[in-house]
Amino acid sequence: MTRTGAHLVVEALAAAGVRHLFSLSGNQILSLYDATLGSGLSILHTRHEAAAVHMADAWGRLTEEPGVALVTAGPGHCNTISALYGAQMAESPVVLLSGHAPTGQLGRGAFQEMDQAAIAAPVCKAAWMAKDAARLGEDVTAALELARSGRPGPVHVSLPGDLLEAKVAGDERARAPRVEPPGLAPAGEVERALALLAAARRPLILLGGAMARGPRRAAVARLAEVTGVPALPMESPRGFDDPWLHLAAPLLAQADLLLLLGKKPDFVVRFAQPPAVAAAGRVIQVDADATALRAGAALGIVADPAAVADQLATAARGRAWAHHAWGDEVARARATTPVEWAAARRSGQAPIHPLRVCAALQPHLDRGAILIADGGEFGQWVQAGLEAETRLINGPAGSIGSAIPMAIAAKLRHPDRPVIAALGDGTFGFHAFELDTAARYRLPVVTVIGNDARWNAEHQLQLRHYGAGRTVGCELAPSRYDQLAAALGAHGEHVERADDLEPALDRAFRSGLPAVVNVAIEGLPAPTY
Ligand SMILES: Cc1ncc(C[n+]2csc(CCOP(=O)(O)OP(=O)(O)O)c2C)c(N)n1
Ligand SMILES: [Mg+2]
Repeated sequence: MTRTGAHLVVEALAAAGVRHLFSLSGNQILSLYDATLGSGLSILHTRHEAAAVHMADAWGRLTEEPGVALVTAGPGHCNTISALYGAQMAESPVVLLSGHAPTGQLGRGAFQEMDQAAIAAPVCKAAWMAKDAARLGEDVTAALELARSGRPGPVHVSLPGDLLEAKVAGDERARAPRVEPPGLAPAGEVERALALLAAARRPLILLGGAMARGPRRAAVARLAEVTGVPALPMESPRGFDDPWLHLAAPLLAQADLLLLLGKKPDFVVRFAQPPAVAAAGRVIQVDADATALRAGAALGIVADPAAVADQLATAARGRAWAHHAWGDEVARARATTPVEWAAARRSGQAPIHPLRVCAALQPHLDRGAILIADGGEFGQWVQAGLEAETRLINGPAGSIGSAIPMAIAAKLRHPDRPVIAALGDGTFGFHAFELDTAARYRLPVVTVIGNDARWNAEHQLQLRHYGAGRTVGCELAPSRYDQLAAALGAHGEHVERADDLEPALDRAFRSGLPAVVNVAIEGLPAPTY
């Protein structure tokens, strides 16, 4: 068989352990579809290019290995940009491969010709167009390696159609991915960091997106255990007001030292300045990326934050630490919710209280279900009201709509675990058609819609900022999204009474189909503490 540039791409992906391509077809990438035959790579064909990138993002966050999206040139590529931003802000390893106008026609107004790398660059770690058919495998290998190294994030490579179709000589195979050793901090900087931690009264460890997941998080847990210093993930755009923090949220402003492990001192942590931190507060920043360091920090360390967490934990062992009481205070507050929540979780009111929906979902999470929480005020209630061992939220991008594609990728990764996507009715509309994808690939995820017939998050902002007489434009219909689900081959449930929640959820899980549980909820403002 004649080998082409497309074969080099597919072989490089397979050699790196990639098994799934999240994709939407187009004529510039059909050579790649063809090259996957017999390669061990499967294509999951979505209904929108952004959904393909959301799936790759979820795969990246769940595995720390790059999720790979494959889309067509021009408009297909442009459809991915917002989803790339989500992956970038969540520090998720993603590789986007986009078909591209042939190099032989560049500058002549080729079909769907545009500077795709320039369009993707602001929301990627790196973006480039491949230039040589024989080196396409190397482009792909480099992109995969870059996406997962340092601060993980999305990487884009545009693949011109003529290079993909070009015959390549011999047996050119991509070299194996180079595994970079983690960058360690010099011993002196480790000591300096420990001295600052020891001298602080209420230090806090704040984690960037990647540091809050998987093996990186485990290294931090050891450090927190030895020193007593509380470590908190900063996964939400609401940052210090993340509803999941519960009654710990008001304590964060008492911190007199922030140890930022891979966390940029950005809006999420209120720029790590007073009044967000105590007036004399100090900052230690540990980041793989030197350009992320801020002048004025008490200490800046350029190294792998997970490796440094390990170094700090090892060096801290056997020393006396006085932070356990503060650590316990934060942990207790994090585990404490407002007293009135207990009644709300049992409430029989109609429309249903969002916390009553949480009460019905929690037993499923306790049995190992994965939670994907998405936008709107309902999303905030769900993040606050549920505890999940594995949870993906739409993240610091503050972008709504990713939950259904993310849930599908989670089910593909964890076929034995139930997967729940919980989202508002407005948010549901962004990628509702991926229910069709879930049905076609037999990936039974359960989507729970908090349906308040409005874009409530924006409605609540209007109420607060402009007043009750000036709410405009944010109404939706109380639509029967369960019926939409049924039309796409999914199972549908509609719930208006609190007592019907549990049986409806049980039927949804037992259906063996993708399911939508459309719950008529009261449109309450998100919780504050
Ligand atoms: C891509 C994107 N578009 C718009 C917004 C602004 N936005 C945030 S929440 C929200 C309302 C979501 O409504 P819904 O999903 O029904 O949840 P609710 O607030 O009603 O519970 C909007 C429009 C956003 N965050 N991201
Ligand atoms: Mg709504």
